[in-house]
Amino acid sequence: MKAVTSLSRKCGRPPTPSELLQVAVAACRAAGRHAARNLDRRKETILVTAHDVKLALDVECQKIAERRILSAFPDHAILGEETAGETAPDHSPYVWIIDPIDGTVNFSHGLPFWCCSVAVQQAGQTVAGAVFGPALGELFTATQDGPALRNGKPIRVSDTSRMESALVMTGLDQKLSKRMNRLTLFKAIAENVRKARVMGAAALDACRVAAGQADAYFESGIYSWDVAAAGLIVERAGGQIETLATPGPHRLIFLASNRLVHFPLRRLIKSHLAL
Ligand code: LIP
Repeated sequence: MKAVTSLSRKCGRPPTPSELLQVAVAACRAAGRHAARNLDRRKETILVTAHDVKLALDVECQKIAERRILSAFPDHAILGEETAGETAPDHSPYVWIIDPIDGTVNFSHGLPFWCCSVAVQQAGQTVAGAVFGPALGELFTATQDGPALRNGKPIRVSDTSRMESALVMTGLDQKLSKRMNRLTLFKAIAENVRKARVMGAAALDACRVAAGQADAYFESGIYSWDVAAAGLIVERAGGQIETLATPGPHRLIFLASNRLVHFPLRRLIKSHLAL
């Protein structure tokens, strides 16, 4: 990482997307490995709500990722899940978006579907992103000018063209308005596609679309840090992403697809969410 810092500083030019990706990978690997090494501490909670938990490891892993990023780019801004309410990251054209443990509830139960996600945006555009799932041994990466990769090999979205044949990853938004029963939306999706799956880690779910293992991912009430990196990975794998609405600060209603099933799915979802 020192090589990246000295290179961009020495040349007096902005970092390239691949230099930024190198740091994103180092940050999410370091954070992910820390979580994986401390699996025995997965029940150390600092906040428990009806449908979610916040772990001591969430905070520790974010700090680890932050340190890696700031040691390479001390003047860049950070937007992290664990500190999102505390800082307004507007002092730099580069903003790093970190989800230290995406799929925290899975992690706390010992399920392998969790990951660390790190993206960097320049003037609001995602330039590079990495999603690392230590328990699955998977690293997904992309830059805005390069291919999407899984463990260094190119990946591509599926060619499923009919919504009825699609496998759709989704989630159950606990904060969906009381008027709108979240199960109604889930039922509508499940009844109109081949299979709906709820795996519990948005970044990994979207990467499944990039890898052609799922045809779409839709979730209401996730946050920008859940999909900042994975969104770019889907696009660079040939897919389409769309924020259907932003119901609150950093909150998203988000659809990612292989492009071919995007329009019918969007229509179905919009008709149920009254967007
Ligand atoms: C999780 C998402 C998941 C969603 C959960 C939660 P976290 O993120 O990845 O898709 O269903 O409610 O938002 O909180 O583990 O980073």
